Amino acid sequence: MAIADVFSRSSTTTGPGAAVTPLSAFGERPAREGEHVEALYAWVDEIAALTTPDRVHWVGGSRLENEALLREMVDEGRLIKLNPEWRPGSYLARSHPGDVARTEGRTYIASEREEDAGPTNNWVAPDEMRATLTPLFAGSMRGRTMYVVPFSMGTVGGPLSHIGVQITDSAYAVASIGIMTRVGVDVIDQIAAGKPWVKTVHTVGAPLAPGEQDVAWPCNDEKYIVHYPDTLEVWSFGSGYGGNAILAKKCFALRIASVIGRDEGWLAEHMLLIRVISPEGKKYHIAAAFPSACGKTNLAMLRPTIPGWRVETLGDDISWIRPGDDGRLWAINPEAGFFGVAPGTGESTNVTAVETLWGNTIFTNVALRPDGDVWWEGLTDETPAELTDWEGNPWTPASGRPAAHPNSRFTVSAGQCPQIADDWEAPEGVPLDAILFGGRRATNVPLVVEATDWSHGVFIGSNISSERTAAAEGTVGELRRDPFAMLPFCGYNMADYFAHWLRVGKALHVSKRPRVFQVNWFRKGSDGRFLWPGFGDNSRVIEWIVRRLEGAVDAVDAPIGRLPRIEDLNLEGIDVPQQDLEELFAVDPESWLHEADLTEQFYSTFEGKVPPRLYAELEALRYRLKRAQQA
Ligand code: GTP
Ligand code: SPV
Ligand code: MN
Repeated sequence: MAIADVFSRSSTTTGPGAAVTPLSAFGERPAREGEHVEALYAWVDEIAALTTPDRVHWVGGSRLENEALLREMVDEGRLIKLNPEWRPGSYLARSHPGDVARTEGRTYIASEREEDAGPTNNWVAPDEMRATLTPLFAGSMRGRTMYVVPFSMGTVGGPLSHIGVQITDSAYAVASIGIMTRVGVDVIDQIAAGKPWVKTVHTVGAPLAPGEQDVAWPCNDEKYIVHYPDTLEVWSFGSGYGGNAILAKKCFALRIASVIGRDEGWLAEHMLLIRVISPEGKKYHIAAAFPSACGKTNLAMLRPTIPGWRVETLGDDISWIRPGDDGRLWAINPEAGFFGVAPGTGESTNVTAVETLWGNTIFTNVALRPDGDVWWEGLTDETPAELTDWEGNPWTPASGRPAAHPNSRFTVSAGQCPQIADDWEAPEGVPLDAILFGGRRATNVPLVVEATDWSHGVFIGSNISSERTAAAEGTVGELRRDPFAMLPFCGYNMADYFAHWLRVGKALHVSKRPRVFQVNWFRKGSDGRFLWPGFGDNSRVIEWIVRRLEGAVDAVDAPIGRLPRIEDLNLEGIDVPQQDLEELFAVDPESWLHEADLTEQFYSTFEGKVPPRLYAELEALRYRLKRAQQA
């Protein structure tokens, strides 16, 4: 008997033999009145008429409804219920092997004007795109249930919050959205009251003929992830995975929200958010932008290895940042859960994540243990002798392939994180003290460097490059530019985005602007090993950053910014050889001049739209590098 069969029998929380509520008992359209809600009803009817599902289910967001949905997915073979003894309330999903990550090549910004999408986005005119998508969506939900999911990013009704509705034919997406956002009928009340909302439509693109047997993970070889920023819409076809299907996340909270932010004077960023508490009890708030699979979740859950320091988690992927009445920048995490990378998450690297995942978690594309628990590379030091791999095949350490997909993920409520800040849902957010930019750089970029001022910080952000990871399709390890870690997520012309960043900062009084730093945990020695221990020891870098904010330590002026004096880094309890430390902070003017040339090339792709201020920063950098070269 398969594990799924064993555990699905004990899957109800109502106890053995008790009657369970079927999913069909839920799903009624909430009865509300008024023109705003009528517009929502009309839109839902219109999408149903186009996609022709067998039934329409309005998701109310209750716990019982969620349990019924999960139970149905187990019964239909879409989820495997994990052994509740090890992992209560938790499930494993296995995706189609061709649907394992975001598909950036199939992601479009369909703005009216091509120059509003810019050279870093795929652009197609909205009319043309609609002409392509309409026939694809026509009948795409045949044989399936169409779910209508009202959700809020940020607490419902909060001053920085925004709402949306996702239509989807994927129950997996519904369950995921239920964890990642705040789903409920109170959102419909907001719509009825006239609050603007974002329309998102998702289909896996796999209609069923009458009597046709479904597969566990339906999807389509053809994929389209399309954003219409001018009408605040997202249309996603063909994929069930992550950011392609949970449209509140990258599509709404970054691509569409960045456009709203541009127009309203705020920032939607690919940033984690933490509170750092010093041994003196002082609190600092730091947001950090690293590209996908470059350490946001890990830093968000940092457990300092230095005595007296504490970190509280506020968010691990997205921050919405807005100037407050006090002239500071205030940030919220608009999400309600974590969709985190599993491989590399373990007791020795991120014990907080491991503890967060004790139960109530949906795992996707990890390996299954014979005892009905999950496993992935890096979870434990010891590799289990026998597993079922992410594709459902028998696996042993001799198999010569990873047991979990490199982009396998966990989906879990943020509230389950043992170090989540008590006030993480505070609607007004937290005031930012520092902003960090980083990426995966084997060479050149030092462990930490401080920007000299806001413009220099924006220049650094615009220059972030990082080695590609498995979070999106493409060649892993290849260096690419990923400005602000937003290359795949900026919903408008990136040169305008740079200008927007300059503007937002300039509007703040100098004393209230967050200080900007660049960090790099991933520098390698000539022998290919990481020079810095990383993870909990990144607290040593955070300590230096906080001491800089406090004015407690000096820094050394270097051509690329301000570097720490090595003696100011707290290295107690770790053993990083002097030579490695020097390599960690080495700045080679020659390589940096080469980087400056690449920056110029990159800027030139925007055809004169990059703000002159950033060109001035580039020239100043070159000047300082040449001076250093001559010295
Ligand atoms: P997305 O969810 O894709 O946006 O990724 P993320 O930025 O949240 O990255 P995450 O924290 O999940 O880390 C991705 C990978 O980088 C994992 O395999 C981690 O183990 C690894 N990683 C994170 N922090 C460090 C670090 O300080 N040093 C090293 N060497 N690896 C790290
Ligand atoms: C990322 O790739 O940056 C993620 C995962 O956080 S996804 O939601 O799929 O975009
Ligand atoms: Mn991310």
